[in-house]
Amino acid sequence: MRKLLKIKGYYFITGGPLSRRGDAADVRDAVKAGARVIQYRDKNASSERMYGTAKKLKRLCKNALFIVNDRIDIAMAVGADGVHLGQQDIPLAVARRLLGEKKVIGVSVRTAEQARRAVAGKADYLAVGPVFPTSTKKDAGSPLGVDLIRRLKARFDIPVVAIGGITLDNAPDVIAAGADALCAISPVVTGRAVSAEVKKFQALFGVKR
Ligand code: TZP
Ligand code: MG
Repeated sequence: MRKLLKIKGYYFITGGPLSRRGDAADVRDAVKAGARVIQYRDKNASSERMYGTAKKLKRLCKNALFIVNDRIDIAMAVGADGVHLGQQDIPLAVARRLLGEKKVIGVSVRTAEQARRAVAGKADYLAVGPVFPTSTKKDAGSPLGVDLIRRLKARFDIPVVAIGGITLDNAPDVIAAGADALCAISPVVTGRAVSAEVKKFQALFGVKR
Protein backbone atom coordinates (compact mmCIF):
# COMPACT_ATOMS: atom_id res chain seq x y z
CA MET A 1 0.00 0.00 0.00
CA ARG A 2 1.38 3.38 -1.01
CA LYS A 3 2.08 5.74 1.87
CA LEU A 4 -0.27 8.69 1.80
CA LEU A 5 1.52 12.02 1.57
CA LYS A 6 0.46 14.45 4.25
CA ILE A 7 0.32 18.03 3.18
CA LYS A 8 -1.54 20.69 5.03
CA GLY A 9 -1.51 24.45 4.92
CA TYR A 10 0.20 26.83 2.60
CA TYR A 11 1.81 25.40 -0.54
CA PHE A 12 4.35 27.91 -1.82
CA ILE A 13 4.99 28.37 -5.56
CA THR A 14 7.66 30.76 -6.83
CA GLY A 15 6.34 33.85 -8.58
CA GLY A 16 9.23 34.55 -10.97
CA PRO A 17 8.56 37.89 -12.68
CA LEU A 18 5.77 38.71 -10.21
CA SER A 19 8.07 38.50 -7.24
CA ARG A 20 9.19 41.72 -5.55
CA ARG A 21 12.39 40.32 -4.11
CA GLY A 22 13.19 37.34 -6.28
CA ASP A 23 12.48 33.64 -5.93
CA ALA A 24 15.40 32.80 -3.65
CA ALA A 25 14.55 35.49 -1.09
CA ASP A 26 10.89 34.46 -1.24
CA VAL A 27 11.65 30.78 -0.72
CA ARG A 28 13.89 31.61 2.24
CA ASP A 29 11.07 33.65 3.81
CA ALA A 30 8.37 31.09 3.05
CA VAL A 31 10.38 28.29 4.67
CA LYS A 32 11.10 30.51 7.66
CA ALA A 33 7.37 31.22 7.97
CA GLY A 34 6.64 27.50 8.08
CA ALA A 35 5.71 26.54 4.52
CA ARG A 36 6.29 22.81 4.22
CA VAL A 37 6.08 22.51 0.43
CA ILE A 38 7.98 24.71 -2.00
CA GLN A 39 7.46 24.45 -5.74
CA TYR A 40 9.89 26.00 -8.16
CA ARG A 41 7.91 27.15 -11.19
CA ASP A 42 9.50 29.02 -14.07
CA LYS A 43 7.87 29.03 -17.47
CA ASN A 44 10.53 31.12 -19.21
CA ALA A 45 14.01 30.27 -17.98
CA SER A 46 16.57 28.33 -19.99
CA SER A 47 17.47 24.85 -18.80
CA GLU A 48 20.84 26.14 -17.66
CA ARG A 49 19.25 28.83 -15.56
CA MET A 50 16.58 26.54 -14.18
CA TYR A 51 19.18 24.01 -13.12
CA GLY A 52 21.21 26.66 -11.29
CA THR A 53 18.18 28.15 -9.57
CA ALA A 54 16.75 24.76 -8.63
CA LYS A 55 20.05 23.75 -7.06
CA LYS A 56 20.09 26.93 -5.00
CA LEU A 57 16.44 26.72 -3.94
CA LYS A 58 16.76 23.08 -2.94
CA ARG A 59 19.44 24.03 -0.43
CA LEU A 60 16.98 26.48 1.17
CA CYS A 61 14.36 23.78 1.66
CA LYS A 62 15.81 22.05 4.71
CA ASN A 63 12.46 21.40 6.38
CA ALA A 64 10.29 21.55 3.33
CA LEU A 65 9.55 19.36 0.33
CA PHE A 66 11.15 20.78 -2.78
CA ILE A 67 9.11 20.18 -5.94
CA VAL A 68 9.98 21.25 -9.49
CA ASN A 69 7.19 22.25 -11.86
CA ASP A 70 7.05 20.60 -15.32
CA ARG A 71 10.71 19.59 -15.56
CA ILE A 72 11.43 16.05 -14.40
CA ASP A 73 14.98 16.37 -15.77
CA ILE A 74 15.71 19.35 -13.57
CA ALA A 75 14.04 17.66 -10.59
CA MET A 76 16.25 14.60 -11.05
CA ALA A 77 19.39 16.62 -11.72
CA VAL A 78 19.18 18.47 -8.40
CA GLY A 79 17.75 15.60 -6.35
CA ALA A 80 14.45 17.38 -5.72
CA ASP A 81 11.78 15.69 -3.61
CA GLY A 82 9.45 15.54 -6.54
CA VAL A 83 7.87 17.02 -9.61
CA HIS A 84 4.57 18.68 -10.41
CA LEU A 85 2.92 17.69 -13.69
CA GLY A 86 0.13 19.24 -15.72
CA GLN A 87 -2.04 17.33 -18.16
CA GLN A 88 0.30 18.30 -21.01
CA ASP A 89 3.53 17.32 -19.28
CA ILE A 90 5.39 14.01 -19.35
CA PRO A 91 2.93 11.16 -18.58
CA LEU A 92 2.56 10.26 -14.91
CA ALA A 93 3.48 6.61 -15.52
CA VAL A 94 6.75 7.64 -17.17
CA ALA A 95 7.54 10.11 -14.41
CA ARG A 96 6.86 7.44 -11.78
CA ARG A 97 9.14 4.99 -13.57
CA LEU A 98 11.95 7.55 -13.76
CA LEU A 99 11.58 8.91 -10.23
CA GLY A 100 10.75 5.72 -8.36
CA GLU A 101 8.18 5.12 -5.64
CA LYS A 102 9.66 7.40 -3.01
CA LYS A 103 9.53 10.71 -4.85
CA VAL A 104 6.50 12.95 -4.75
CA ILE A 105 4.48 13.50 -7.92
CA GLY A 106 1.68 16.03 -7.98
CA VAL A 107 -0.76 16.28 -10.87
CA SER A 108 -2.96 19.20 -11.93
CA VAL A 109 -6.55 18.20 -12.65
CA ARG A 110 -9.67 20.00 -13.77
CA THR A 111 -12.12 17.09 -13.86
CA ALA A 112 -13.05 14.04 -11.79
CA GLU A 113 -11.90 11.79 -14.65
CA GLN A 114 -8.44 13.39 -14.72
CA ALA A 115 -8.33 12.92 -10.95
CA ARG A 116 -9.32 9.26 -11.24
CA ARG A 117 -6.50 8.67 -13.71
CA ALA A 118 -3.97 10.50 -11.55
CA VAL A 119 -4.97 8.48 -8.48
CA ALA A 120 -4.79 5.22 -10.47
CA GLY A 121 -1.32 6.27 -11.67
CA LYS A 122 -0.13 6.74 -8.08
CA ALA A 123 0.01 10.51 -7.92
CA ASP A 124 0.79 11.75 -4.41
CA TYR A 125 -1.47 14.77 -4.50
CA LEU A 126 -3.83 16.58 -6.84
CA ALA A 127 -3.79 20.28 -7.64
CA VAL A 128 -7.18 21.71 -8.58
CA GLY A 129 -7.60 25.01 -10.33
CA PRO A 130 -8.03 27.70 -11.10
CA VAL A 131 -10.62 27.76 -8.35
CA PHE A 132 -11.31 31.47 -8.94
CA PRO A 133 -10.39 33.87 -11.77
CA THR A 134 -6.65 34.58 -11.98
CA SER A 135 -4.36 36.55 -14.24
CA THR A 136 -1.19 34.82 -13.03
CA LYS A 137 -1.57 31.90 -15.47
CA LYS A 138 -2.94 33.04 -18.81
CA ASP A 139 -3.94 29.58 -20.06
CA ALA A 140 -5.40 28.40 -16.75
CA GLY A 141 -8.89 27.88 -18.16
CA SER A 142 -12.22 28.88 -16.68
CA PRO A 143 -12.62 29.05 -12.90
CA LEU A 144 -13.90 25.82 -11.35
CA GLY A 145 -15.29 27.07 -8.06
CA VAL A 146 -14.90 25.04 -4.87
CA ASP A 147 -17.31 22.26 -5.77
CA LEU A 148 -14.78 20.04 -7.54
CA ILE A 149 -12.62 20.09 -4.39
CA ARG A 150 -15.57 18.81 -2.36
CA ARG A 151 -16.35 16.08 -4.90
CA LEU A 152 -12.74 14.91 -5.15
CA LYS A 153 -12.32 14.78 -1.37
CA ALA A 154 -15.51 12.70 -1.11
CA ARG A 155 -14.30 10.24 -3.72
CA PHE A 156 -10.52 9.94 -3.32
CA ASP A 157 -8.20 9.50 -0.38
CA ILE A 158 -5.47 11.82 -1.65
CA PRO A 159 -4.41 15.33 -0.64
CA VAL A 160 -5.95 18.13 -2.70
CA VAL A 161 -4.15 21.43 -3.20
CA ALA A 162 -6.33 24.32 -4.36
CA ILE A 163 -4.88 26.99 -6.63
CA GLY A 164 -5.88 29.99 -8.68
CA GLY A 165 -7.32 33.32 -7.59
CA ILE A 166 -7.19 32.41 -3.91
CA THR A 167 -6.98 35.27 -1.44
CA LEU A 168 -7.24 35.59 2.32
CA ASP A 169 -10.91 36.51 1.80
CA ASN A 170 -11.97 33.46 -0.20
CA ALA A 171 -9.52 30.93 1.31
CA PRO A 172 -11.97 29.97 4.11
CA ASP A 173 -14.43 28.71 1.44
CA VAL A 174 -11.66 26.64 -0.14
CA ILE A 175 -10.73 25.13 3.21
CA ALA A 176 -14.38 24.49 4.07
CA ALA A 177 -14.69 22.55 0.80
CA GLY A 178 -11.98 20.22 2.08
CA ALA A 179 -8.73 21.43 0.50
CA ASP A 180 -5.73 20.05 2.38
CA ALA A 181 -3.52 22.86 1.17
CA LEU A 182 -3.73 25.95 -0.97
CA CYS A 183 -1.50 28.18 -2.99
CA ALA A 184 -1.92 31.88 -3.63
CA ILE A 185 0.96 33.06 -5.77
CA SER A 186 0.25 36.74 -6.45
CA PRO A 187 -1.07 37.67 -2.99
CA VAL A 188 2.07 36.24 -1.40
CA VAL A 189 4.92 37.22 -3.73
CA THR A 190 3.61 40.72 -4.42
CA GLY A 191 2.76 41.33 -0.78
CA ARG A 192 4.82 43.46 1.56
CA ALA A 193 6.53 40.51 3.22
CA VAL A 194 6.30 36.92 2.03
CA SER A 195 6.72 35.50 5.52
CA ALA A 196 3.85 37.56 6.92
CA GLU A 197 1.55 36.54 4.06
CA VAL A 198 2.44 32.85 4.38
CA LYS A 199 1.75 32.99 8.11
CA LYS A 200 -1.68 34.50 7.51
CA PHE A 201 -2.62 31.64 5.17
CA GLN A 202 -1.16 29.04 7.54
CA ALA A 203 -3.21 30.47 10.39
CA LEU A 204 -6.42 29.77 8.43
CA PHE A 205 -5.55 26.08 8.61
CA GLY A 206 -4.69 26.31 12.28
CA VAL A 207 -1.06 25.54 11.40
CA LYS A 208 1.17 26.99 14.08
CA ARG A 209 4.88 26.99 14.38
N1 TZP B 1 -2.29 26.87 -11.93
C1 TZP B 1 -3.60 27.08 -11.96
S1 TZP B 1 -3.97 28.69 -11.59
C2 TZP B 1 -2.33 29.08 -11.37
C3 TZP B 1 -1.55 27.96 -11.60
C4 TZP B 1 -0.10 27.89 -11.54
C5 TZP B 1 -1.86 30.44 -11.01
C6 TZP B 1 -2.22 30.82 -9.62
O1 TZP B 1 -1.79 32.12 -9.34
P1 TZP B 1 -2.56 33.06 -8.31
O2 TZP B 1 -1.75 34.35 -8.32
O3 TZP B 1 -2.51 32.40 -6.98
O4 TZP B 1 -3.96 33.26 -8.83
MG1 MG C 1 3.17 21.86 -16.27
